[in-house]
Amino acid sequence: MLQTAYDRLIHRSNEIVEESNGVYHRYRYPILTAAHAPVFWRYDLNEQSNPYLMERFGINAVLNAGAIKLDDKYYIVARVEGLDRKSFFAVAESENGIDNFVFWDYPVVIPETENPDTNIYDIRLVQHEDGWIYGLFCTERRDPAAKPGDQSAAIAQCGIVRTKDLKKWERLADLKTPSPQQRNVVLHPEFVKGKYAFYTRPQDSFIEAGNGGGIGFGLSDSIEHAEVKEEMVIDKKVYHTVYEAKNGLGPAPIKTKYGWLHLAHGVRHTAAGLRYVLYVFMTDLNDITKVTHKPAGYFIAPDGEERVGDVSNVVFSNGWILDEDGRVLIYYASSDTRMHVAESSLGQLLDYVMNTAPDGLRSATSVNTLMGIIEKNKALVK
Ligand code: M1P
Repeated sequence: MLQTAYDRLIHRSNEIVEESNGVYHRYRYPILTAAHAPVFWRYDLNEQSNPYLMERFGINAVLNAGAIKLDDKYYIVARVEGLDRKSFFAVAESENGIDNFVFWDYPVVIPETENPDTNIYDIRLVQHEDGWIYGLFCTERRDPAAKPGDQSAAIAQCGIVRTKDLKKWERLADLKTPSPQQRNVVLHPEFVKGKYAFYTRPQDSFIEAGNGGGIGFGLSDSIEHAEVKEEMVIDKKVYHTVYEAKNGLGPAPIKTKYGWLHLAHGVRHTAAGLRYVLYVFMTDLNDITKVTHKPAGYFIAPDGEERVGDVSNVVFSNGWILDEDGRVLIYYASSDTRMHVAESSLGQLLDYVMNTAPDGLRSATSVNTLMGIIEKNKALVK
């Protein structure tokens, strides 16, 4: 029964959701959930040692996945969280990028440094022009300065691994930056001035982005012992926007003839807590620290069932894939619980990012933008 239910789930075809805002389409079913974990991960299938057929290693959630296309196959490296709250990475592959994702038999073995990671999560994959596929992820450890009564103070930093085949991973030294905490660090796919370029997210404490925050940027001479000595903020938190509380880059940017296309998450405060949405912006091809276009507001926000989960009212993305024909698959997690895919194209995303009005930061400027659209349409709509 268990195996039949699992087989049915992983072979279910996905369906495009026809209603769309013209920018992207959602797909009806999540592409990966806790139930997609193979039966032989969760159960000891030996009747002698498990006569009650109990789950021995339950999976709580599958979320925040990096993504890459290699030799015509779509791979996502998901954050899989066990019932014990520890996350690990596991590769799932699909022929078409929208359904039939199947986990490889074994999870990814990430070597540890001399300072073991307590928890690892949210890997960003990038095919760098140096020939390696890099994985940058968050490594979290207990804050050594925390008092014994404080069992939640943590330090988050960026761990780095590299691979050629997604099977064997080499661990490099953690990224050093001037900031006491880092999450959401992304490697730029090309050298910049002959150096490795990192997008960072400087933050003051584990949860709060604090006075720092914003999407940062810096260069490093080395990748084996990466160190960003100077970090500049290229996309700030801004009052009364969808990224007022904090923001962070999603996957590595896509190079287009008009600029580098970025997907990021923004976090705002609400009476019900934090709300995480995705937004898009573009940076200059010659000066990648200069934001040239940034539509107002969000690109994707939690919708319907996506709104509820372990951490409700959250969408988060750290993986997207540009196909040869211009299709763009955006992999995002909802409410820290399950993975989804949305489909767009380079043409749509470029039109969206370059032709949608920026945030004027006041109600009056929003009304002005709306007036402009209505005026233009008046000639067309009777
Ligand atoms: O719970 C929402 C997200 O919170 C964190 O994101 P950020 O660092 O921007 O606050 C991360 O822990 C992420 O994994 C999680 O999805």
